[in-house]
Amino acid sequence: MKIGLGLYRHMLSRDYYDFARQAGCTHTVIHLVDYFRQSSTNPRNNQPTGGKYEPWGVAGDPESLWTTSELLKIRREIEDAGLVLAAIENIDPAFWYDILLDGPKRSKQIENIKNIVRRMGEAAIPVLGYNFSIGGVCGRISGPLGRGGAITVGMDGPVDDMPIPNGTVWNMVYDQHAAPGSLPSITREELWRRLEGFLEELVPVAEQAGVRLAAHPDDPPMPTMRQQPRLVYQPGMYQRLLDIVPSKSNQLELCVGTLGEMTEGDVYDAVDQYSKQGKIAYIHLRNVVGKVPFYRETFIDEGDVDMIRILSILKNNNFDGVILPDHTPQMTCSAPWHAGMAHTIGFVEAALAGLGKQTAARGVGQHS
Ligand SMILES: [Mn+2]
Repeated sequence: MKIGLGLYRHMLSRDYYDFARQAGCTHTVIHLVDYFRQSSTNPRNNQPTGGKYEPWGVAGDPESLWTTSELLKIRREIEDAGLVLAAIENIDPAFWYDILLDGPKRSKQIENIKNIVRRMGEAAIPVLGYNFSIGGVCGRISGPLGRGGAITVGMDGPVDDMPIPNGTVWNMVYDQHAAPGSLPSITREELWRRLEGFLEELVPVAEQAGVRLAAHPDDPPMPTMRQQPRLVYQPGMYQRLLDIVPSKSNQLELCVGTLGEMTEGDVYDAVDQYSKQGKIAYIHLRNVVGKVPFYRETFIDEGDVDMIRILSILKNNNFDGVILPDHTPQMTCSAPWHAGMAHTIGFVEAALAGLGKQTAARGVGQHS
């Protein structure tokens, strides 16, 4: 298993790459969507939180698709710093809002995403993480709810009362001049139909490009949020997504924290089920206390999920991909994000070292 660091768009610079290396990472996963653009509720250098009903920020320019040369330049800069670029995480809502909403620009936007996947193939970037969701990560609160008063996020009850305004999708504003009003509710089966259409068109292109699509579950994993259905809000629902188009290019961005927030199933069984199938492109690791709609994100070494057990299951199933700290509570100091990440990475390094010693003591090739 490899340890990576997730970097937001404004962090794609040598200082952050050096920090990742210094903390012990070999890999990085990058975000090219700037969630923090024109936002009053998102401090930069933090995880995007938004408000309970306010979006993260404004989506990018729909006419400025990521180019091959831009992708190659970023990959080279990362490699020059001694890291491997493992994945790009998330698609800009500006590029695919009508795929999520089944709107008039859907076919053009399907071509957008096909082009991005092909360009990623040309730039040898192997994984595209995505979250097929109308509400996206929304409806959470943020405050000094963590150990020692660390700023963290969570939910303090269901958020189904306030519909999503027109011009917003996936918790970002893609049209600042949208007509007043809000998105009509759709059925869950209609949303599955949209995902099926997306995967059926994209997976063959991804196979050809040597790129794997990797799905994040719905976070927070509620059946509905803001009057819109969600797809993967219980552990077993990931299997339905995989079975739509069985392919090495149809994989998971498996988020342990989100699985831990789910009300049914068992996070350990789920990690076992999907890692055994070899369907995990990479892992988001974080801990939580509680389940939706009442939970909060915690430091990695506390919370309800036994991280050593998770890592041990992954090791037994020969998962050899990248593990990232997902989000962490913000530590009180002049560099809250860095401190939180370094703390989590240190924990994961020690846990993996411990598991390696256990395996060595049992002898090569033996599994318990
Ligand atoms: Mn996650």
